[in-house]
Amino acid sequence: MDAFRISDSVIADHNARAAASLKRDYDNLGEALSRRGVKIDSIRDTVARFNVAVPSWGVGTGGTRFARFAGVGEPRNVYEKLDDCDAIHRLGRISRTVSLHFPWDKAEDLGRLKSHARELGLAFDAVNSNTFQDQAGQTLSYKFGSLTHQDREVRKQAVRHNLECIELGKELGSKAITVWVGDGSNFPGQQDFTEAFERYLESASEIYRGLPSDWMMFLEHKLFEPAFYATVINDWGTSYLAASRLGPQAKCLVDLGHHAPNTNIEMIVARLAWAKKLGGFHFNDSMYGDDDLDSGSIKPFQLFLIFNELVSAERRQGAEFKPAYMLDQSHNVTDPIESLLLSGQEVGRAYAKALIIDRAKLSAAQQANDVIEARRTVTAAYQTDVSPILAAARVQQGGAADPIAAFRESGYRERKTKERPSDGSRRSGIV
Ligand SMILES: [Mn+2]
Repeated sequence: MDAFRISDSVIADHNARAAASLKRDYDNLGEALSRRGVKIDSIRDTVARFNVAVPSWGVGTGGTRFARFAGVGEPRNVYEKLDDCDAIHRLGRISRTVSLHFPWDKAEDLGRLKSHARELGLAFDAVNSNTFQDQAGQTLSYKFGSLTHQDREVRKQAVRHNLECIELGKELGSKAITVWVGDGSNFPGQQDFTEAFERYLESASEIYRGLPSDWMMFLEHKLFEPAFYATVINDWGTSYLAASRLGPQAKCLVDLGHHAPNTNIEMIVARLAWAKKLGGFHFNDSMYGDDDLDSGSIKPFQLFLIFNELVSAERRQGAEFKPAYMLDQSHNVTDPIESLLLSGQEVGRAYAKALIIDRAKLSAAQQANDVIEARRTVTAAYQTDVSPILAAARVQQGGAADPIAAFRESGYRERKTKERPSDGSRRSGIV
């Protein structure tokens, strides 16, 4: 049985119904923006080029430490995960790449995986290694750490896994590996901070030496969890120290949920961008900790301020500045495809709003210490409803005017529920 795909005609019918009102909204916004010296078509085209990768594990229902409530029609293997990523991209047109996670996504036949992605028009983004849990049949345990473990043999096993991820990624056309380790300690005195960091540097440099010359290695920091007292790569400063020590192909990756509450993440972005060490970004949102909620659902203003810094870095550094963007969320109470569609849209929205900030006016206000005018300039962009720009960018590329509505109209989930009967045993992971 051929897997069901959302057809172009379903999207075209949906768009035909939305066309007249979209055109009116787009023209009205275009007129308002032109009074501010902004050309709406150019913003639309810039937004259309933006890409945020979907993580393969995001299309399945996640879970918390307590439970996982499986959804219906969930993908059962990496091919079906790609099918869901395809549905997301067909409707949303902002995520042409997929980030794989090994060994969860290990396929017997890499050639088949590659051709499946090619048929769907998807490409592979950064690969992710996993040394934060033990796999079936694994010789040595990561219970007390992986790249920083006291035992050289455990570290070697973790390094080997990362090198294997690079080999798999090379086959698939990826150009980066993201390394996150949960290594650390739960209690004071458990671990020597300095020795653990030195062991990390030694292991990470062994991975670094295995990078092809056109690859990047992203170091992802996280404040806490699963280590609840001290994590080895706990913040952007430590990540920066490690990336600097490793070399130019190592950069820092910022995951929005991996900081203490109220941390000024936009400022971290500015610092890392200045140092040319901002390699990538994992988008999600949170109220308390690493909640992995949908991007833009809790703190949309923060997301906008982060994009303000990203656009600013883009203007300063040009094509040289190209962080890898990915959605990194866990979907517990929503349909994962709908959450990812909405999140891609919200990330695009923050980007579009940051693009329409009047930067000349902002700079002049900053120079003159005109605090109110500076603030007004930034918030004027934030308060502009850029929805028509996002919809036009999608429609221009063959996507849906309203991706969630079109997804529901397509009957995709119902079809997948029939195609993919659940065996009740599958697990998804959260990073
Ligand atoms: Mn992450």
